[in-house]
This record gives sequence, C-alpha cells and structure tokens, in this order.
Amino acid sequence: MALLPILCYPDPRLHKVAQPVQVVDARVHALIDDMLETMYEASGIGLAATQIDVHERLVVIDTSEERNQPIVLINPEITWMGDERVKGEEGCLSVPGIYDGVERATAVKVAALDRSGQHRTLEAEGMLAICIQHELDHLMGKVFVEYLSPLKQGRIKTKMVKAQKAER
Ligand code: GNR
Ligand code: NI
Repeated sequence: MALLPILCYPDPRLHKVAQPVQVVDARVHALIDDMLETMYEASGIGLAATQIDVHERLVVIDTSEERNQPIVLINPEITWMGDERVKGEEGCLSVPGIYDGVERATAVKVAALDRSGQHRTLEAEGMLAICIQHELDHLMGKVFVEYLSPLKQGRIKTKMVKAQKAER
C-alpha cells in the first residue's frame, strides 16, 4: 500500500483523456488499493486515476459517513441520466480550498467492472450520483472549475499557482 501524490490544478496532466483498463490484474488491484488509501487519507469522497497521473478509466468512491463502503469502478460509463438537475457545492482534491456550485443530474445509472472484473450496474442518486459525475469528468480530462465562469477560472488558476509557488 502506498499514498500517491495528487496532481493539482492547473496541471495540464489533469486534462488527459483516460484509456480503458485492458485487464483487471494484480497491477490494477495494487492501483485500486493505493487509490483507496490516498482517497481516505485525503478525506475525499472519490478519486479518479487521472488525479494520480494514471490515465486509465479507474475510479474509487466512498460517500458513506463511516468511510467503510468503498466503491470501485473500472471502465465506468454512464448509461442513463435523469432529467432533473440540482446545483450543489463541489470541491476537488486537485483544487484544494476551492468550493463552488455545479449543476448535475440528480440520478444516474452506471455500468462498470468491479474489483474482480465482473460487469456491474449501479443506480445512484444524491451525493453518490454527483460524485460519479465528478469522477467520470476527471477521466475525460475535465475538472469541475471548467463549469465556472472564465473570470472565476482565471482567479482560481492564479490562486493555485501562487499557493504552489509558496509551497516550495
Ligand atoms: O472529496 C470530494 N468531495 C466532493 C464534494 C462535492 C462534489 C464532488 C466531490 S469529489 C471530491 C474528491 C475529488 O476531487 N474527486 O475527484
Ligand atoms: Ni475531483
């Protein structure tokens, strides 16, 4: 098990498009374990492989209060999206300290492989539905701030670059 460094916006690698996982083998299991450990350590409710600079369609999620219900999505695809939208406050481990409203579908269905490589479908609503959409965006190279106005995006970029300079 290992903690993995999380890429920070505006790192251009956050905009790479992830490729499907070819085989769910020991390498993928090790990645999943490291991603779960990294997500829990960072107190996030989800983590996409893109955020740890691995550009494969791999996501881990845990929206439970007790942080004991890990969900692993390999090659996830949204197969259905409800018509209803809700605007909720979002944050991202790759954009620390920034929170803003994003409009999302309130309900989605997802098809994916689980940890054992079995085909699964999942119906989600509430925070889980929002998190799934946020994570699948990461796999497409999209960060939630891209839903905000260009003005806000510019301000966030400047703030992040300054914060990252101050860290060194
Ligand atoms: O930890 C996270 N919280 C969160 C809150 C509202 C909407 C989405 C999220 S996902 C985020 C973890 C993360 O950055 N996943 O990519
Ligand atoms: Ni995120």
